[in-house]
Amino acid sequence: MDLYAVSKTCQLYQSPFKILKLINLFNMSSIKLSIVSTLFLALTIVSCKPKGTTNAISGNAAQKTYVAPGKYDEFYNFVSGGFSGQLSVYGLPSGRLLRVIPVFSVDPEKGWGYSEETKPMLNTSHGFVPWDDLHHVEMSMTDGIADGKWVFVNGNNTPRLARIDLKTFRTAEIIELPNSAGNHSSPFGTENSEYIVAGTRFSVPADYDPGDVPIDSYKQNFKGHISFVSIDKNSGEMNLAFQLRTPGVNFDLARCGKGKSHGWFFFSCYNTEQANTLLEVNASKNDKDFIMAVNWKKAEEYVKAGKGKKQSVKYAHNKYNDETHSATSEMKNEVTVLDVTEFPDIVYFIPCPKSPHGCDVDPTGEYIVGSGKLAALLPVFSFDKIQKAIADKTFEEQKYDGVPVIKYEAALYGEVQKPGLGPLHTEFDANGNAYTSFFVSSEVVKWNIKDLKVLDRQPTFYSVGHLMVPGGNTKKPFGKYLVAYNKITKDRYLPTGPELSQSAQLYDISGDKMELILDFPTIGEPHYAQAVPAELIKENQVKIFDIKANKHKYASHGEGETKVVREGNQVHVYITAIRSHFAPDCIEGVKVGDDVYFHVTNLEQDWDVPHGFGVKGANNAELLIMPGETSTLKWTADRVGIFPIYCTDFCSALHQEMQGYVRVSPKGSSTPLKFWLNNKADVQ
Ligand code: RUQ
Ligand code: CUA
Repeated sequence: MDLYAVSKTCQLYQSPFKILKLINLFNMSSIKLSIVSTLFLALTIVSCKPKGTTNAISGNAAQKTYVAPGKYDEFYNFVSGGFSGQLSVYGLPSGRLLRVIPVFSVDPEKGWGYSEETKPMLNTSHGFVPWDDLHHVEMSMTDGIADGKWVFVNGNNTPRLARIDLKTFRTAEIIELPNSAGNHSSPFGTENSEYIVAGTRFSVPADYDPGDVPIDSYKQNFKGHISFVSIDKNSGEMNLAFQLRTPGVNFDLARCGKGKSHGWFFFSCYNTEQANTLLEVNASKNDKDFIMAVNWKKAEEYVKAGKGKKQSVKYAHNKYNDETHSATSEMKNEVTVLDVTEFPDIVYFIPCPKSPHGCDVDPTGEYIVGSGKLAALLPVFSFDKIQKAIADKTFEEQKYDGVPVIKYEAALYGEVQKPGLGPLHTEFDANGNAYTSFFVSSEVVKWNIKDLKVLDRQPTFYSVGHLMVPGGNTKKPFGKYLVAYNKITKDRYLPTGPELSQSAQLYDISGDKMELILDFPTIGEPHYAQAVPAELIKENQVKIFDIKANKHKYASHGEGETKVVREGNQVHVYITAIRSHFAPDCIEGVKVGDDVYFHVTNLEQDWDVPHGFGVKGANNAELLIMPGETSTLKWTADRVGIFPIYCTDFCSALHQEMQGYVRVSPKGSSTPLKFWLNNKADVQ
């Protein structure tokens, strides 16, 4: 029996079903008895309490995470919101929530997806899609080091990529990905953010192939696509440069090469069985799945040389403009596709034991770690050996769907033996150590990349998914901390009904042993996160938008420009907000059935003085308008009466006075259009 397993099983009590499932799988696929017995042992004593639940925190933990009132945190931590569709920003080490950035989901707090200006951001080829599932975060890089300019995130469900501008902490751009279904292996960037890369989770018939096919024709008709989205160095603008058409596997995660392996990309693949039903069994049969190694520089050369086919597809490309304060959505209809079976030197498969989830590259670019969810070891592949294997053609006899398969031993640097159960993700520090999360044994494990020896293991509470070391995916990890993003919270916080708060845990990794120093709750389900030193970001903030530079079609650059204009049954209200009044604040002449557009310009030119705007009965959210910005709320007058408007953000001592009225008269009435400005009524 494995002693380490015995000692660790105390943490397993929280996931007996998962273990049962695992055992089930191992039985079905008749994997070595030893693994089964280890797991069985685990199951038989799953009821013991994890030791140290109550006293895992040492005396100086509070000191290490304490950020005194008025002081700043050392790191910005960008944390995916999972099924909330948002990105949240925390300070480290305090765990303070600094901001929730709406990306793929509408957000009434900020009017995101409700204001006329932001609605186009959520447009897709399926129309307006107000939600998505956001799993991964990738910061822009220069020379393999995070540069603090942009954060890229993925929308899983209706495949999309978004770019968040770290000058405004707002979503600046969203691009939809054709030929994809479940954009999970995404977004992962190259060393200089030349490309942000996105692999489809589900292989499906391509958009340009017939789609109405029997599901059990998977092996013939289902294909994967990997999207290479180029990033403009200066503006950050995304452009779908090309796609690779691959065999029909599922792509789970990925990492770009760095340093010596710059120019390559590595993707973890599961369901190499190409099963279409009961995947928990049928996609767990193969002893090894794959890491797919992609020579993207080569692929780029082919595309530049005019190779590949232009395929007709449909996808939305949405951009937010900080001068017009408005978004546009453009529908695009073509993409260049390289079928990897036609270009034999772009793509190679490397066998990787069982259903790999994370696929992570160390800071030197030499070591590639595959985390097989159902594997009892961690394989570490060598970039040099992979190159040699390709040069020597050390391939398996059989190609996989037309793609060469490198022999496992020919690519392998070594295996970490008995690292834990259910490995998911690996990050690195600057001292040659790796940190891997283990879902089933619920722990983070530190090991040395060179000798592959386990150095330390600490429990997580509970069932960690992703983990993150600041800069831990880059050439230059900042180290110091590790955050575990957990899937199960159980008894860590005050109970809150059937669902408990999501949870992150902060570890100090500056010493030889990792030390748990803080729990903090998160918004939505946290998947991946990245963190960078605050210095990289905090000085670059946009504090106001210059009102003189406001190019919004309906902006009022001062109260003198405000007016109310009728166009058929549309009424456009050009209205300004400044402490502490709206101009105009009273409007008459609106009639039942009119669509009223309140174009609110915030005239403030001071940092952090937004005004809000709400109107009674609006089937809509509020507006929250930043200094110098214009935002529009659409409201339909549905009945006769007086309808108050007011500022929703406590902006001054007289915030509560920041209000007004809209009079709605019957359809066909002759009430003239009239509005009040500076105490004077203006009739038109
Ligand atoms: S996943 S818990 Cu959606 Cu990134 Cu690994
Ligand atoms: Cu403006 Cu309150």
